[in-house]
Amino acid sequence: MSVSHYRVHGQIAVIAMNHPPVNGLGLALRRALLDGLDRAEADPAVRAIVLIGTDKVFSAGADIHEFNSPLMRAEPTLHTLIDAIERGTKPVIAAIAGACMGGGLELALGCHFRIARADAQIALPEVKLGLLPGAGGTQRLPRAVGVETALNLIVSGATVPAQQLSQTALFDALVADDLASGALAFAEKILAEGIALKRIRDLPCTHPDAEAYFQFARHHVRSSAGAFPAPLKCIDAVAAAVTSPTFDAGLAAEREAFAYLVQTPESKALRHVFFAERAVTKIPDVPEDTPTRPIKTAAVIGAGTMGGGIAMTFANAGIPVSVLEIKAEALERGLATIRKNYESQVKKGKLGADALAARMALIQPTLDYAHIRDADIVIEAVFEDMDVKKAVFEKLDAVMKPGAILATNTSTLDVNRIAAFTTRPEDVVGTHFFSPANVMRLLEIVRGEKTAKDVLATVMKLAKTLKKLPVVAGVCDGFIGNRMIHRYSAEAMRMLLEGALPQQIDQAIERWGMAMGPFRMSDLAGNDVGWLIRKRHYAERPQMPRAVIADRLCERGRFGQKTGKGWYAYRTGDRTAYPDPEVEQLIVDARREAGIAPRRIDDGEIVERLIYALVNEGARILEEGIALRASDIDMVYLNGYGFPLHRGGPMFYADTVGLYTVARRMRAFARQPGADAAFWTPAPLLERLAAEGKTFN
Ligand code: 3H9
Repeated sequence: MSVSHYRVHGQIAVIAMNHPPVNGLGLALRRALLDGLDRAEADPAVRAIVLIGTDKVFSAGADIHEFNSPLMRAEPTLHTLIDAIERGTKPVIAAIAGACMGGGLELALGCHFRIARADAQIALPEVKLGLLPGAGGTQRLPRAVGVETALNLIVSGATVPAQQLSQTALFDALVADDLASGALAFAEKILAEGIALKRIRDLPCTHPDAEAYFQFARHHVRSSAGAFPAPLKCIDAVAAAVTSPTFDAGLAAEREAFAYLVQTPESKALRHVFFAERAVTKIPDVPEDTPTRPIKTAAVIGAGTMGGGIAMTFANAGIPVSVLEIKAEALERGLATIRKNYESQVKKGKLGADALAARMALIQPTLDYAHIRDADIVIEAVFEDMDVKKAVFEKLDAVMKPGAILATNTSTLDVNRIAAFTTRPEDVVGTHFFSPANVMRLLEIVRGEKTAKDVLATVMKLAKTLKKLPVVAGVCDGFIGNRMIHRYSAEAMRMLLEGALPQQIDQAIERWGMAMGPFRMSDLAGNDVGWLIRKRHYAERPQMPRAVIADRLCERGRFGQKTGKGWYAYRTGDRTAYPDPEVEQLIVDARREAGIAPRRIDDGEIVERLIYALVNEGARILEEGIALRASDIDMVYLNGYGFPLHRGGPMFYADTVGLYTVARRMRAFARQPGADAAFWTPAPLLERLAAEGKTFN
């Protein structure tokens, strides 16, 4: 299929981009556009050219896939194409509807005139990919809309409707209805009136107080840019538009910055995340057009922290939700906590008082299963114990209407066993929310052996309505996220025995970028949570090694922040983690009992051991088919475990280090005195990919 069409209407040539899904400006489209342009230039009957996209998209910009290949530099590049348009002798009119983003907007900025539908979506979102607009956007947009407006758009990557910029030189006219006819009429008009070609590059680019303004902007952005170099480079490039002696000098500065940014690991990570977020909802054997069940009402079993957070998630999406508890006091406590959470959002100005009332009205407390029988989905969030789950699911099976989805929020238990407590295992699915459920974006969707395809499709769609990022996981202990974190925590524990302290481990991995180190995280989540799981594991596998230090900590009631003591000590009303000599003594004792002579472990080794512990388990999860793709594992860690965005997720990070190096380091750890050699045996998939010089992603 042709990526663009060329048609002549009287004295006007129309070049229509038609390259689904988003008119990405890959090599094929660039060539087609330049061919069309050359043809129109050469045809004496043609006096003006209209460049148009589809109703949904003018162009979403450069084809992001090309950034990892030489195609991006193949002629005609986007620069060549834009330059050819701008220097052409016949007026070129960009006719814009839908998304006009990145290189798409830069293409339009190179045209002599632009008309748009008022709701066209305008953006230079390159910064979100760790880049800056690299085809003249930082030079032309300030000339079209003013330096400050342009800088705001470029640094934020925000999308605005064309209407918002209608008073600037960006648009010559807005068109109400039929864009194609409007464009032809506009072209006829400029020909009739003999209006000269306008080139944005010829406009001045000034700011009354440039130096102070850019200094202010840099100061403002520096604190929020974190590990990402792009936002500051965006400012430098826009500053170059003002300070460079010529337009071309500014353009050269922009090109240089783009060439630098495109090869940074931060940009590669963000590009990986862009595609990973879109891949995550694709389930190979569940086509996108699989019919779904309507979800108009929901119910949650359990009004504890998780149940309450899940109920809030539904209410926030406008879906009426019942919350069921066995005891009235527990129900009242749960509802009071929900109200308190909403009230604190009101205090912070994040929610209006009306909205609070509306959301509370959507949450119906009940003590009676009969009240929830007509809910379209019910999510169980009770105590993490198989017998308790059994009782709940038998009850749900008895009362819920046919076709209702029966979901469990279990974080580790076997969803197939839970499904088997019912006579309708095809309606059972895991929906593993992360705490606080109303805040965290991640939602692991656990697909049981018998989960029906339409149930899976329904919860994937529901996740979107609830503004969650769903990742499909197969059934295993801990699914994707917790199964991996278990290995990470075990390794952190192992390093305590070998000579490190909780604060050193936490600081090392936090400096590397994790939002929280393993010990601070455990103190926040509650050390008793892991203890409960460990006790179940000890019972199931009596020969398994004990986590002596962590167990003793819990035996002393040091459950974390909620008890004022955990791996650290806490003061009332203060979440700061203070190192505690009692914990250090506990560690020293455990080392002595184990006959381990402590050694100094440097921060680099701490980071490698923690992250590679995740990676090795991730490789097993991938090979077993528990995760559909490596990038799904990255999504879990980025959205549920505070993994640093600029590193792209554990599997992507391993790819950037190189799997050969990762496997080699694992073997080195296995050889260390007293090491758990089995733990550090590279997973077969990792070994294979490393040997073949391949990557996970
Ligand atoms: C750039 O322009 C650099 C230049 O300054 C300089 C160059 C020298 N490329 O999001 P959706 C795919 S950088 C390749 O689900 P929506 C996407 O992967 C670029 N593919 O749809 C998906 O594929 P699949 C700056 C792209 O309707 C499909 O299209 N531009 C691109 O929810 C549908 O996407 C941006 O950053 C692309 N540029 O939203 C804009 N864009 O079906 C990025 C999309 O296989 N794009 N795909 O999963 C967007 O923000 C949204 O896609 C958009 C549509 C709002 C356009």
